[in-house]
Amino acid sequence: MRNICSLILAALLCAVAVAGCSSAKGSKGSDNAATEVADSARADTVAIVFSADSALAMVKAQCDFGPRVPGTEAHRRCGDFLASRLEACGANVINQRATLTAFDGTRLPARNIIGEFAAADSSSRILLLAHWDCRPWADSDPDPSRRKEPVMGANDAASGVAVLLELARVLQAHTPPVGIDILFVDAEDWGNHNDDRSWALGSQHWAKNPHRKGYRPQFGILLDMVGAPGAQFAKEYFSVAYAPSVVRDVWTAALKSGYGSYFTARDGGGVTDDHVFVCAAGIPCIDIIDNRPDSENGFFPGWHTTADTPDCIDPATLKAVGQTLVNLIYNQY
Ligand code: AHN
Ligand code: ZN
Repeated sequence: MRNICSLILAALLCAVAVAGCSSAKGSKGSDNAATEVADSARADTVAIVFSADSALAMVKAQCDFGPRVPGTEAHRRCGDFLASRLEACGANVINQRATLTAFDGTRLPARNIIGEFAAADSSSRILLLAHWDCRPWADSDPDPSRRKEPVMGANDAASGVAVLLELARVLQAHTPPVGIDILFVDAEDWGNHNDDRSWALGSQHWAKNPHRKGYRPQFGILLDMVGAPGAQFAKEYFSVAYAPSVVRDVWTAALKSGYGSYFTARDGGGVTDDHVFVCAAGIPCIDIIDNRPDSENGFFPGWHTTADTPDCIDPATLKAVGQTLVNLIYNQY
């Protein structure tokens, strides 16, 4: 019995040794050479890099003005900063100003800021947007005495603006194969939780008054809350309903780029956000938005609190979103 056992054991060891030898031989031989070629080819193609550090600096630059609540000095000055950043990156900048009335009757001096980046040769365009205003009240703050303070908005939504500003720098350095329009929308966050139409006032205005007559990009991508550690970009309901092929292409780009841990396969709930009004205007638009099914409100822990500050931004999350967009735009994986 013992002999049979040791015979079987010897046979097993031998098989393992042979398998080990063949794999060792493979890794030193032609297989490895092929892998090296593939790696260097990939390194050659992934030449356009999105800088997470620059994006983080852009989050801080916005927050340094203070909360960008419509009607405040911080809002005015940051609006000028955003327009000048786009201009410095070579965009044609259009400022769309309007006085919009909030649900509580407040008249908001709103400013949508558009930066147009031309393609080498193409009339086909992509719209990328984020809201740049801050909520006037931290009404979800755990401390009731702080709920009337404004939100600093590092993640909601300086993060999305910062990713697009860093992308603007990339677009200046590398002419894109399609035209890109960056739209910073105002007055998103002066909303009332009992009224869907009280949100996204800047987008609603833009949808009715596009910055160019007959403006028709192929599709739009909205960024909202793209800077928290451990962000989970589930497939938002209205995005899947109105722009399924855009969701598919963006998620494919993210997965191929190695960011599958952020861009999850899970379906998220619906969020009344800027993209809904862009979709209603006939432009298929998705929302890349951090969805936390286990939190009370469905968003990141500091949402609409005084804790939404730059020290809570993770550059790795900015990188996942920014590099995915770069790889999608330039077709590099
Ligand atoms: C609602 O809660 C209805 N919409 C959330 C949209 C939002 C607020 N995005 C950032 N802040
Ligand atoms: Zn908000």
